[in-house]
Amino acid sequence: MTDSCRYLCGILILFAAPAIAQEANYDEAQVGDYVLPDPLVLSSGEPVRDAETWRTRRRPELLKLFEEQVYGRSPQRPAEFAWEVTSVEPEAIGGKATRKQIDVWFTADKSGPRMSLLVFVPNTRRPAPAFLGLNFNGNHAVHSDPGITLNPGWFRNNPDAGYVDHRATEQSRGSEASRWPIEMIVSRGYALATAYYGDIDPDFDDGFQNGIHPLFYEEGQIRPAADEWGSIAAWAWGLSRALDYLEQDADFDARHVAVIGHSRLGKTALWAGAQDERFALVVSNNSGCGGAALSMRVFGETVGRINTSFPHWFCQNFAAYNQHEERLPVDQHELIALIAPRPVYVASAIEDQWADPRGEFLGALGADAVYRLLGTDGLGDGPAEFPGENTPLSSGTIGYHVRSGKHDVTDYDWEQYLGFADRHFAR
Ligand code: GTR
Repeated sequence: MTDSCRYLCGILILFAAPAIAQEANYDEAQVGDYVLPDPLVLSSGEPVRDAETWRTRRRPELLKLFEEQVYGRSPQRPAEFAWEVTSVEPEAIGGKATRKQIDVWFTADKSGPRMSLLVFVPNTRRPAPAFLGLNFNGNHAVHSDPGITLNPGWFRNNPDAGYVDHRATEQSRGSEASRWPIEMIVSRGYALATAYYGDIDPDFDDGFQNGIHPLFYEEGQIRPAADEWGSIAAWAWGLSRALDYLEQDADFDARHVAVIGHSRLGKTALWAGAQDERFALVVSNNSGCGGAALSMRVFGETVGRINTSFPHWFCQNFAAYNQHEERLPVDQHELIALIAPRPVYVASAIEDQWADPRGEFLGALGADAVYRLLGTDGLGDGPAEFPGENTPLSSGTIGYHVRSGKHDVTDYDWEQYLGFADRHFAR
């Protein structure tokens, strides 16, 4: 590229960037009419009147639509996997918890990618119910504990947080700690299990050459087919593999594992919980577009925008709905409905308009009818209206809150999730 060409491109980008940003609608009055697909009507038009029809016909139908049109189909659970406990510290978190690190491979012969699982188990409760979630910055970022292995993989550069030349430095230890209040979690009697999402698939568009995808290519295949898994589905698949490990570790009560995630990893937690019914509870924190928020509202981040910024997150078929959300055969309330009757908690932050808090609430509300058909109390007895800030609707099987403040995971959010899990996991 010549200098003048580079200059011209620079000018174009300068002018194009704000134009793209302005495309986002943040005005409720500008939300057009839309007709949400009814989770309780089969594609044939027949109504779903009982749990049996939901279970045997409508649920599989919806699952298939999300697989083929949104996230992409994932491979089955591998017949075998390998794991190795690499460290045990019985006196972590001031003696409150045992910290273990476990390498998990997705093949019996340890070929292919390796996911490092970090777990904290309360010393007062075994087997312990657990929260399982992927982290953004590596296991070493969730706590400053120097015994946690520094992840050697690829990271987005962030020199202020200690990520330089796409690698983590010592300075990055604890850089994500505010989102993982481990002391609070173990003091409440829950274990925490976490892994770096980049161990499963590094979060950049490389045509699916790194990460877990190539391990499953057919002979001659070089990228996933249009209806096969993107990165969100790969991360969700990795969460299920982490659960495979927890199931055979006697420190865990694997029948009471809540899957949790923030933002793109909140989308991931929902998709993991929708597919894998072993997850007993699902928490979506500020998951937004492609998560809990209704796509058809076209508010904040849109399908076209997310597929352009992150072409590797969803399956290729999803791009057909760019600027055409009205053509979608499903919307995100039906993703939440796939979790029914298991408890699900959707949380928003009021300043996170990009994720469309009201759309996230409407996603939760739209799943209510399915929860009720399956014999639960759905969103509970509260008003079916967008609640005020910091007023959780958490008495039912679907929980929701909109917190004051911005896109983040805070102690306030965790307090609600722990209380919700206490109620639903009470044994
Ligand atoms: C944003 C993206 C959101 C959300 C967020 C995150 O750039 O537009 O959908 O996923 O990233 O994951 O932090």
